[in-house]
Amino acid sequence: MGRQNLKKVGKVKEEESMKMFPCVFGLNNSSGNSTKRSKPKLIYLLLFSLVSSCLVFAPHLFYFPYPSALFLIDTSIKEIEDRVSQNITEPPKPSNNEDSFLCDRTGYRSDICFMKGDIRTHSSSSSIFLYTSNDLTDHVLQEKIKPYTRKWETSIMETINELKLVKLFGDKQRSCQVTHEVPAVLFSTGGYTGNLYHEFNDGLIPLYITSKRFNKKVVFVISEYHKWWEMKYGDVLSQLSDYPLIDFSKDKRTHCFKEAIVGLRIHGELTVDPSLMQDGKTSINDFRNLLERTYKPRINRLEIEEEHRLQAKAAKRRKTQRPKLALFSRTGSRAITNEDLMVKLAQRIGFQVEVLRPDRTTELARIYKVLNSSSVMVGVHGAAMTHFLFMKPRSVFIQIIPLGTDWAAETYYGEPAKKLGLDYVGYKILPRESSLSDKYDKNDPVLRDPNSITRKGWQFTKGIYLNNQQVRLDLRRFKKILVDAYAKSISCC
Ligand SMILES: *[C@@H]1O[C@H](CO)[C@@H](O)[C@H](O)[C@H]1NC(C)=O
Ligand SMILES: CC(=O)N[C@H]1CO[C@H](CO)[C@@H](O)[C@@H]1O
Repeated sequence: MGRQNLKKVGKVKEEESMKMFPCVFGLNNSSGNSTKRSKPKLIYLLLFSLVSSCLVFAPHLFYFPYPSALFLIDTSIKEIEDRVSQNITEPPKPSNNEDSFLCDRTGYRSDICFMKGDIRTHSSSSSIFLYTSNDLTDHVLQEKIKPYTRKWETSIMETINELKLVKLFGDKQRSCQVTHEVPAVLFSTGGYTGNLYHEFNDGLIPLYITSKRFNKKVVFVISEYHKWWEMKYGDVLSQLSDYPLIDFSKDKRTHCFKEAIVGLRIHGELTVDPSLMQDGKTSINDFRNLLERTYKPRINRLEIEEEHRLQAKAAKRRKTQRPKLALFSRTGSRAITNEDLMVKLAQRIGFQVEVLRPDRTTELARIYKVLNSSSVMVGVHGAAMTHFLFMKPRSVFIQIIPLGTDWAAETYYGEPAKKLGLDYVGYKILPRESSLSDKYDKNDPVLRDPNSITRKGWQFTKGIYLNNQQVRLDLRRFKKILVDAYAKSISCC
């Protein structure tokens, strides 16, 4: 895979690893088949050139995580965004001093463009026009953008539709067929959409970050729309927008807006960085609260149904008794071959065990219901670990880490889980707990030094460690982890 590393702003480690883990493979690997006046702009340009020149002359100064490196630029963009989002209820001004059009391409993971003024869509040419009566000399006339958050990954970006944002002077050739009073946020649900990790990491969380300030008064316009995606996340989306979605390529009508954001902001792996939010305080816990609001009504209905089935009393007794352990079960690669014994062990320790085998069609509210009432979640590293977002803060998340997956396991799930406030335990398996020890000699670097193999490139990581490794837990070793988790569960919640 020819992936290009945009070395502008980035932590060395991050770049390296992104090369090795371009995407996190799922349960079934089903993924990716698939002017506002000139002042702020000037400030922005100045800052940008300042930072760029720093980067040229002193790249070593920037070997810290990119969100902080971007902070300077982000503040000025934030200022512009603040202005852009003001007065959204006012009708468009006849005098066109008010239009603005700018793109922030400084992000490592995404580009984002802001438009304000007389905006009209033209889906058959994949364009969005901004009509202006200003003199256009000295202005950018056209920008191209792919509204997807994996900018550094050339191969997947090639599959994303490119949109043209065009500033035009003069006659408005298209009359509005649908006029919107609220802003648009346009993004793609193509790429790796289909894999749970990517759906949250590249899609829903960035969408939350980008659109939260509109307080649901926003229309989502979707490029590479999928019906199944809307079905799966409709209830989450209705917490973010009061308006129906627009399928950009299918809906050929001219939609008119006064403001639009094209592309999404993203802060990092499965997280929301409060210091980069407009209000300076929104965090990943607020995203989790949104999930809570999303699934509450549905879960209440499910509970009523259940109570009809079971005796209400018996149900209550069950619920209050033992702490619950939710186990994500996999088949094929990264399955636990002695899972049954592990379940029995957990039961003997005192857990009520619930085994989950979600697929693409499993209703998320049902999974949320199980996890929100569990004290412990256990699973082998993979996209299903994204479900840690459904666990209550302070509960325990045990990630079983097969050989050769340390970095990805910690970066994609371990670190983000800690940010949510979970008690995270990474259980690194020993070579003898890996099925690879049946295939390779015990002195083979595959077993003895996985880093030396994964350093060679993504295809090695994938071919050896992700797609061809199963886990046979040493139950005596794993028992300690479970007993600890049990003690935490009964003392805490
Ligand atoms: C999740 O758990 C908390 C605490 O037990 C509870 O108050 C809340 O109602 C649960 N949420 C849902 C959606 O069931
Ligand atoms: C920036 C801007 O145009 N602000 C205006 C928003 O609307 C209020 C009231 O309608 C005006 O007072 C502000 O000047």
